[in-house]
Amino acid sequence: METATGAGLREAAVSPATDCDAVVVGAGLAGLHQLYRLRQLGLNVVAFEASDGVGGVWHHNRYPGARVDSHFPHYQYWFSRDLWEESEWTERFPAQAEIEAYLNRACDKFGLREHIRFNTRVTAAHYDEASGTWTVSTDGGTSLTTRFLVLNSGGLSAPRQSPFPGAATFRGVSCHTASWPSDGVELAGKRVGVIGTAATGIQVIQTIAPIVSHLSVFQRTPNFAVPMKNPKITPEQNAAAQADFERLRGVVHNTFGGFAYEGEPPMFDDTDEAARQARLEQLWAAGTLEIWGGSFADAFANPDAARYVTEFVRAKIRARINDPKLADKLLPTDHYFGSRRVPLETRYFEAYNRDNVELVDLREELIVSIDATGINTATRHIDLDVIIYATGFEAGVGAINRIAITGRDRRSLRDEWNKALRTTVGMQVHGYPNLFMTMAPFAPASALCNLPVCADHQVDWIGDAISYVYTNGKSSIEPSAETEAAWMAHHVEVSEPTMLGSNTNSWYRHKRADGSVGELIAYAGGIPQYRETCDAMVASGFKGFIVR
Ligand code: NA7
Repeated sequence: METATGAGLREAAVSPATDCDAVVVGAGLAGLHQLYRLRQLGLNVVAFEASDGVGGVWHHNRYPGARVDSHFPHYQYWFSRDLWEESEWTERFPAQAEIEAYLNRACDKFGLREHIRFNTRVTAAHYDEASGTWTVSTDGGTSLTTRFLVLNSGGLSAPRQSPFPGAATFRGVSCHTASWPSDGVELAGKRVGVIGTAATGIQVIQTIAPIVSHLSVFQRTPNFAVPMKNPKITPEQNAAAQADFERLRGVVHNTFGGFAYEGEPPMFDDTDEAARQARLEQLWAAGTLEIWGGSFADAFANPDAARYVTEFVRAKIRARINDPKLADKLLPTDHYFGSRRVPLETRYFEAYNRDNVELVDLREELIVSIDATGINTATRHIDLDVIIYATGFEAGVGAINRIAITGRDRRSLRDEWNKALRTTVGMQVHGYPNLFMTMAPFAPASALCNLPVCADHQVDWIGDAISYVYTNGKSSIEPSAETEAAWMAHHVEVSEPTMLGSNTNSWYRHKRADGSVGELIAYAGGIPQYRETCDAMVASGFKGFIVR
């Protein structure tokens, strides 16, 4: 067995007496990798996982039709050639169960399971400046002290709860897609309501439409979506990808979003009408996310390009919906294609051509309440046996904010973030020494990225920062206020002028506790620019950081 322990740093360290060296919160895709990396450094690490298994979102999101939108072979760990070479994938876009099984295999291959405390939710973490330690408390009533605290709790892991009055009185079955029961929900022949029509809702709707007796889709904002092409992966394709590991790894880590595509996209103005159409037709037929991030080099920045691609996609979708009035309701008019997360779909729009599927347009009739037998809109009652909430997450900060974190001078991260959300490269926050996070706001990993690639980079950077503290005989590291302000200014400068900045109705933008719309959490500078900044921090000996 390949174990995760390596040459230790601990022996050389001037370490305060703590129960462990590092606590990792979350055993999902990033948490498992983080645990592996820190164990490799020789640290004594305890991981906490609130649920009963590993996999994070891939453990919880068991709803019908759940699968990844990153195409083979991109959505897998890149840190172990061994793991890569022994992984056989069955579909170009693997389904939830296959990814969960893969993460379990990785967990066992690297001997990580014994370091994870399952069914234990971290509820609070307090930093004591005098001793330079964090005290981490859990819902089981236990607490332990640690020097480093790494939150791998996920950017899309705190489900939004039902905001509708009377939701608890519903006598049928109701559940959020991210808390799907492991023994499933009986849907065949039932009257089902799905609230939400973004990435998750689309996967649910297209999957269950043929099996339920009646499906009511509650849509607040229409979304663009692109057809997924999902063939089986042959043994030859698996072997070819396995043999291509080194080259591919080099390529994906230097792309904008962590995907390797053939060739460079042209600038929009360098193409004529025929070339534009040909390019978009080719990308539409490819059935991947390339049409989103890779249609034209300036697709995120040039309004003409954005308008052109948007009209192309609108025409494609319109052609698939039989009723033109229904097409008007299903087609977005309030945002450009790509300014919200673009889901891949499989006959999603055709589902609305079925007699048993009804679109409830919430722009015409709001949901007013839920009662024992169904949903009340402003104009009628809809009888339902099952309500599925595909209503998304408290994105970016939700899981972190559910932990009461206090840093230096008893400052509260939740309170500070409620006033002004800020991070340094999405991985540290001024005032919170030795606290690290992945998938948090203002990094490519917060959105706009094939996550295993972005997680790789963050996990390694955090490992480098912790190593730096140990090898220099120090006890803590945190960004200075100036470094943080500079990163935030850079983020705003790079991200806001893009198309993403034009859209205020998207989880890419922070929703404050008072409901107002805040910062764009998606960093739009791409992986290479981000990595350059992060690597320079390491190379400079963490200049701009307070290392004590
Ligand atoms: P999203 O992308 O946040 O979508 C949530 C959906 O639920 C969206 O259609 C929302 O409409 C809708 N919603 C949320 N709250 C309400 C209320 N109160 N009433 C009606 N409709 C509501 O979450 P997903 O789970 O689909 O995807 C999240 C990410 O996970 C995805 O991007 C992938 O990266 C993986 P809205 O658009 O806000 O009007």
